[in-house]
Amino acid sequence: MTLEALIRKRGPIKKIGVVGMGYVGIPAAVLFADSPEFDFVYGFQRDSSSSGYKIEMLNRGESPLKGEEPGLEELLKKVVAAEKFLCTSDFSKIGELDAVTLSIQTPFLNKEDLLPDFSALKEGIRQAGRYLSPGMLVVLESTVTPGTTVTFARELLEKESGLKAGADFALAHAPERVMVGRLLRNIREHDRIVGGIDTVSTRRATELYSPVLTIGKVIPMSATAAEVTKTTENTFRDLQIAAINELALYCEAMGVNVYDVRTGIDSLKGEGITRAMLWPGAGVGGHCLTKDTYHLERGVQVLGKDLLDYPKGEPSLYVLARHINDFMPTHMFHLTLDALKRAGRSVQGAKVAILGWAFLSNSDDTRNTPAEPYRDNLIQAGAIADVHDPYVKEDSGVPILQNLDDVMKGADAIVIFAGHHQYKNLDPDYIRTLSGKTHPVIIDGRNMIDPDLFIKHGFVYKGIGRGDKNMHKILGKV
Ligand code: SAJ
Repeated sequence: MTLEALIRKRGPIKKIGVVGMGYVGIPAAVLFADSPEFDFVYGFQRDSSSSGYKIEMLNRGESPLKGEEPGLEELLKKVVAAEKFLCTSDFSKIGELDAVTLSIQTPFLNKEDLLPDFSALKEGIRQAGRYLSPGMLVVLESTVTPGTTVTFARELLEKESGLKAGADFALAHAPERVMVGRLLRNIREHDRIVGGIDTVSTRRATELYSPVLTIGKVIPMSATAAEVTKTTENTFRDLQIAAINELALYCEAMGVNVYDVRTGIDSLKGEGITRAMLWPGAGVGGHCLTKDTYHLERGVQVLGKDLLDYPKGEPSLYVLARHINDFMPTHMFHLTLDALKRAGRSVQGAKVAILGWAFLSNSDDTRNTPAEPYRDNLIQAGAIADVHDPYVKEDSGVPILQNLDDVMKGADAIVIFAGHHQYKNLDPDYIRTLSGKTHPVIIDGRNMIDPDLFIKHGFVYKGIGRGDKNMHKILGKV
């Protein structure tokens, strides 16, 4: 019997499983459960010491996710009360389902070799394979290296189940586009890329996702194209940020204000001639942009091996963009050294107040924060680095202070790393008094302050992209 016939025999999707109760899986599961098209949803969660607690929590209608997620907990309570959702560690229940999605994170093993750790995802795929039955649909939602779905995911499912993908079961990749703080909204309103290993799989996966979309629509394509889309949408954002970061470095060297240039270029409006001018800054952190470029690169190395035609000896533009963005914290360190020198102080023994540890403004998310390599450089150079962040209490052993005055007291340098709104209206006079220095240093990594205001109060100022101000006259004697 063909896959199409198996699916027809099974009828419309009614019972769904979501493997991985995290930022991706939980909103997906409650939205499936809330849809009148579907009868029941299992949320699968390993009963491990680190995250087994989620099972009871979810079945009480409580969300284990940190931070504000509008509508999520109400929806969870609703589907639990309606007995349309149940979280379990019993993976054998997968055998009763029509479709199962895998939303398991794929972090990097370590920052050096940037190889993803697919072990948790492989375990989830094995579990799905173990209980797979003919006519079922399997969907990978995790961000994976292009080629994963049609190679190791397919092979693992076939090995565990003894069934054949595309013949006995449908297989697709439908990458998540979640953003913390908008989990439900993003699933409902963003278009959904749905890529099957064949058209029957794409069609079956479209049947799964259409009911949860409100404004968004399904964009069908092949599984590998879906993997390339997801990794590239972040690669391109990283590239655009690198482009304006490089411009900022050029403007500093040429004595120009990068924000004037940005405004000038951005004025070029009209059909198809606009420029994607993003914002220069102290660096790029987070979970997406710091890794998806390397997923894409590995994809083309594996899938496109010996087939890629590319300028001889030239580095990948995308990896170069990563290196430029990763250079920004180093540039912030260089600006700090220059400014301390101008203020007649050495970095050795200098007290530096780092304002903002989160990788994103007005957020508590610290994943891959660019402030970390900056702080490491400072400590290596013998400085004392104190960190302030109003949203972050602590992070992997780095003490984070909540009181801004404590951090700035006696500081030789104040360095703005995150664009938290608390740093928008810093008072130069108050800070100079707090610092106790005649010429305190201030480095602006996120265009938060007015340079002239601080220069007027005797500060030694440096700002990303502010070639027009970075060599200003120091007012009052050094
Ligand atoms: N950043 C800049 N300049 C900019 C924009 C960002 O330096 O113009 C820095 C931020 O400070 C941060 C990093 O880049 O350190 C990442 O910022 P982000 O706004 O891209 O935030 P992310 O990492 O949460 O990216 C997510 C991604 N969404 C998904 O993966 C579903 C990304 O694809 C989205 O484009 C992005 O949110 C978004 O647009 O908000």
